[in-house]
Amino acid sequence: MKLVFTPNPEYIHKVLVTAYEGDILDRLEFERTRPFDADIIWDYHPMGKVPALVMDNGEPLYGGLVICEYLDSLSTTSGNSIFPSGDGRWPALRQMTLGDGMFDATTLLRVEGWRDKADWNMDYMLRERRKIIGCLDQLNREVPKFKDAGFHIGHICTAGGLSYLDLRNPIREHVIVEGDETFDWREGRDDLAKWYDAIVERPSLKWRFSLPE
Ligand SMILES: N[C@@H](CCC(=O)N[C@@H](CS)C(=O)NCC(=O)O)C(=O)O
Repeated sequence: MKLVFTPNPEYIHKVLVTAYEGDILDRLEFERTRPFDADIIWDYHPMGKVPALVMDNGEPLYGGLVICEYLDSLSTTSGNSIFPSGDGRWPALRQMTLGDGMFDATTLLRVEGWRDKADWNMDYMLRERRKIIGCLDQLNREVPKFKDAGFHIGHICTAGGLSYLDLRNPIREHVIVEGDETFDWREGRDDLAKWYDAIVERPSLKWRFSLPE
């Protein structure tokens, strides 16, 4: 099967982590695309987004979380699904939504910032900014609940969202609210920062994929 995405070794890709955890990386081939720079992604995904997957039967799958669920279903590490069942399921999926939602808001804020400053839609940007901060604060509050759970999709999406904020920090770059010029997601969120620094030592998160240009 083929994963179509934008590899960036400084960012934790949830689909790659999932494939690593399920020990199925060798079943994947990779195609690089940058959705805003090249049209090829539209051949794979009707919404023009990465990641997209072409399954072995030639059918596509879109949506990073759906791809994670599919890759997880192929896992060869039996009994270790990253999508928990039972009581642990809903907290894991809640955390998944927070981590992935934070990533989405970060990209949307960034993309709006590509316009000339005079054209910025401030209401929209403030709303996306608020989502990022809301997710960070909620995740920080929830650390005591998720830190001891078996590794799951919520952890993966949270680490992915935080690694993206380390890579791109549109709140600091755009300064839409006074004080943003020093915005650091770690500040005032010691529990989350501590959790992140520990979890990124896990082999599936520490490992970084690179694809020749
Ligand atoms: N949470 C989504 C994120 C997908 C997403 O928005 N990817 C961005 C990465 S830059 C993208 O391809 N954007 C292109 C667009 O929105 O047109 C997922 O996992 O599928």
